[in-house]
Amino acid sequence: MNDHPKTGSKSEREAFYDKIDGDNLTPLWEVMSDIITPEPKSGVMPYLWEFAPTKKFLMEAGELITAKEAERRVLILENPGLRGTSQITTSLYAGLQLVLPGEVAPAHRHSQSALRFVMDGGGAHTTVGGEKTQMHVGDFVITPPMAWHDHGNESADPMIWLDGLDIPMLSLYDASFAEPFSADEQPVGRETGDSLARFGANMLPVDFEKEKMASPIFNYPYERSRASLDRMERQEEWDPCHGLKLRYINPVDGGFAMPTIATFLQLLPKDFSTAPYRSTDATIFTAVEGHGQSIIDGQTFNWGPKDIFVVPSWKWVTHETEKGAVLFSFSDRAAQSKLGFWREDRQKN
Ligand code: 1HN
Repeated sequence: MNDHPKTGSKSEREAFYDKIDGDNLTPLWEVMSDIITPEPKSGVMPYLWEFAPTKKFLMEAGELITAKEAERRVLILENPGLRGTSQITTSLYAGLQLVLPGEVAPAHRHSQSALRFVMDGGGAHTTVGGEKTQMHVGDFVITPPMAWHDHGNESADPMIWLDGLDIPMLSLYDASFAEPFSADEQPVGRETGDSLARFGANMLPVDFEKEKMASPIFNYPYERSRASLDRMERQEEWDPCHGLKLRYINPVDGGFAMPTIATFLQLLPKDFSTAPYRSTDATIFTAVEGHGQSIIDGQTFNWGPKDIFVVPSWKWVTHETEKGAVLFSFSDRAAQSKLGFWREDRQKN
């Protein structure tokens, strides 16, 4: 007895695939389980870049090329599982940028969103949309899509920051636009601190109407964010997976500060071990203060200030610290949440 209608043999099927191949057709049933996986199957690998050796290479790059000639003097943090793609995760780009005293990274704009997280040095500036801001270690600075931006360093020290951009997302949608400004530096039309005064005091200009998706605040000073964590710490109420974790917001609507990239600052108190956590947004972490270790998909990574590490999508992660630590992190959670596919999972202790 045979319930099945007669079908082709393996070789008949292969002959058929060959026949349709020239017409750019291919059978779904041969690839379906590879493209629709029961859970995320990422090529992204857990990895940690130690700051000290990376800074050494960056300073060497500083002797090889100027910021102006390079346009942006950056060493890309390329995920070992994605070499050759300029990606730290499948949706994000990250790099470490160096601006030496007296240098200018010329003004340009592009449809990609950028974040800067200040790592080392002090006193360099960035100008975004006509307002200049001084950058200090731990500050989180935004460049919204298509905003003119240039960087300069009028201080005596080299400045290094971590760049995070949504480059792979824009590539996915074939939506990349970029153009140079007509001069190295854009004109400054607003006083430093203007946007923080207008939008950063839990108030909004009375008739303000939202036009753009990115936050109108473009420098979230570490001093302020750290002070919040410091206050909260005294309450001793810890999230088992995160310790104390704050999300940077757009004060206009309470959403993420950037349209595609979510950013966070978190404090792990003394002698704390987090419960296992996983989420679909592969996340880039950097320690601002303190030392600790993270176990990512069973691999242990020890970190200290300014080290950078990446946790792939849907891999279990735990963090622990003896003396306490502060971590900054960013991911594509802003995009995934808007599109409706972000997920998280917590292992109950
Ligand atoms: C960019 O504009 C900056 O403005 C940094 O500092 C890194 C990587 C690719 C494309 C544009 C910046 C970038 C970038």
